[in-house]
Amino acid sequence: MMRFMKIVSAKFIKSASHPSHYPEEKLPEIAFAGKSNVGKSSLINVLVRQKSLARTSNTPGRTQLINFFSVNDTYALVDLPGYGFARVPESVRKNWQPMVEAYLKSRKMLKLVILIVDARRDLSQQDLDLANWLIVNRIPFLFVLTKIDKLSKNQLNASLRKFKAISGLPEDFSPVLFSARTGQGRDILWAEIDRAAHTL
Ligand SMILES: Nc1nc2c(ncn2[C@@H]2O[C@H](COP(=O)(O)OP(=O)(O)OP(=O)(O)O)[C@@H](O)[C@H]2O)c(=O)[nH]1
Ligand SMILES: [Mg+2]
Repeated sequence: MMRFMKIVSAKFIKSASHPSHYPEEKLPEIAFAGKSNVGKSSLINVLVRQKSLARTSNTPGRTQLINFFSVNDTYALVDLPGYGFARVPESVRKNWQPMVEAYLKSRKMLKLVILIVDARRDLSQQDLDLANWLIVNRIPFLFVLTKIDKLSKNQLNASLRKFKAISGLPEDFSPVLFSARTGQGRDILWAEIDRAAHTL
């Protein structure tokens, strides 16, 4: 198993909404999805050890386009716009599903979707809908529970129990525990990314 991911270079490639504007598919691709404001962009920044490669914000709905990054010219990381935030304009909300589905369906090099949920909150219907959609479309995915720095050990155990009960998923779908504050979970995620990138 890969222990450390040394970041030689991480760069922004482009933003796009329509498939005709996506960058060329040259690298194994990993996409990051989840509710608005859950910490998708922060997680990407921890992975690449850069403070603000992906834009983060206290304002939910910050990432409204699909943002493509490349790491070490080896992986493409894709920051997807978040769902489930009521205060974004209706036009943006209506656009989300077709935009994200078009992306997820069209990328032949997509190796893994990292589905991020807030460890303090219950899984939402939208999280479950996306997970089911990925299963139906045979796209590998993995759950991450993030912001675990905000929970005590007992609270975290309770969250994990709830996650299992609500998701109904078997043990091999146990979520990766993550914190952008402490960096916990970073090496495990890189190992998972590396493994997924090498499967056909
Ligand atoms: N304590 C703590 N705060 C976090 C963590 N991850 C993200 N945050 C905070 O959560 C807020 C949202 O983070 P973002 O990374 O912008 O979230 P996002 O999912 O990209 O949000 P959108 O692009 O709007 O969908 C920011 O204020 C982050 O500092 C974490 O692991 N721990
Ligand atoms: Mg974001």
